[in-house]
Amino acid sequence: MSNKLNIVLFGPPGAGKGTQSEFLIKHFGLVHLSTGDLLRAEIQANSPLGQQAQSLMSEGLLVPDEIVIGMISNKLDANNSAKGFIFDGFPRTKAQAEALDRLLDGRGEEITAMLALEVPTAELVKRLLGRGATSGRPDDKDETVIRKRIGEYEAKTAPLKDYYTAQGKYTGIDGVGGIDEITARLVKAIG
Ligand code: B4P
Repeated sequence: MSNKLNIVLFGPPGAGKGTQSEFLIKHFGLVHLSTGDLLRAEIQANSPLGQQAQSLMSEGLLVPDEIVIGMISNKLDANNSAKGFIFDGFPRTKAQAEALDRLLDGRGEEITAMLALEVPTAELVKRLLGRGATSGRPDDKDETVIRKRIGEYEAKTAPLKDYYTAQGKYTGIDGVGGIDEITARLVKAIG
C-alpha cells in the first residue's frame, strides 16, 4: 500500500466538515473532494446531473449512490499525483464506503483514517439556520429540511461508524468549541 494520506472527514450536516477541510487541505497539502460542493457546481451549471440532484438536495434527501460514486471516481482519476485526499461528505452510505475502498484499492491506496466530528443536534440546527441566513442555500433555510437531513444522516450515514471501526480506522473528535480549537484536535489525531 502507498503512504498517501487519505482522510474521511465525517459527521452530521453542519458538523464542520467543510469548515475544517479548508485548513486541513492547506496544512497537509491534500486535495479536497466535497461531494456537496461538486453537486452544487453541477446545479449551478444546470447540467442534467445537477437537475437530477437539485430537487433531492432541496428536500434534504441523499442523491443516488451511483451519481456521487461516479463523480468521486472521475476526481480521483483527474488527481493521480495528489499527496492524498480529504473526503468531505463522502461516503454517506455503506454502498459508497465499499465503492471508495474498491476505487482506492485499484490505485494501490487505502483510507488512512476516518475522523468523525461529534456535535449535538440542537447545535447543528442552530449552525445551519445561521448559515442559511446568508448562504442562499435552499437546504439551510427551513428547519424541517434541516431536520430531514439530520434524519437521513442518522438512518443511512451514521452506521458507517461501525464499518470504519471494524477496519480500526474510526476516531471520534469533539466538534463543539472554537473553529481553531477543533482544527487542533483534528491535526493531533492525524499526527
Ligand atoms: P454537504 O455539502 O456535504 O453539506 P453539509 O453536510 O450540510 O455541511 P458541512 O458539514 O460541510 O458544513 P459545515 O459544518 O462546514 O451536503 C449537502 C447535501 O448534498 C446533502 O444533504 C445531500 O443531499 C447531498 N450530498 C452531498 N454528498 C452526498 C453523498 N455522498 N451522497 C448523497 N448525497 C450527497 O458548516 C455548517 C455551518 O456551521 C457553517 O455556517 C459554519 O460556519 C458553521 N460552523 C462550522 N464549525 C463551527 C464551530 N466550531 N462553531 C460554530 N459554527 C461552526
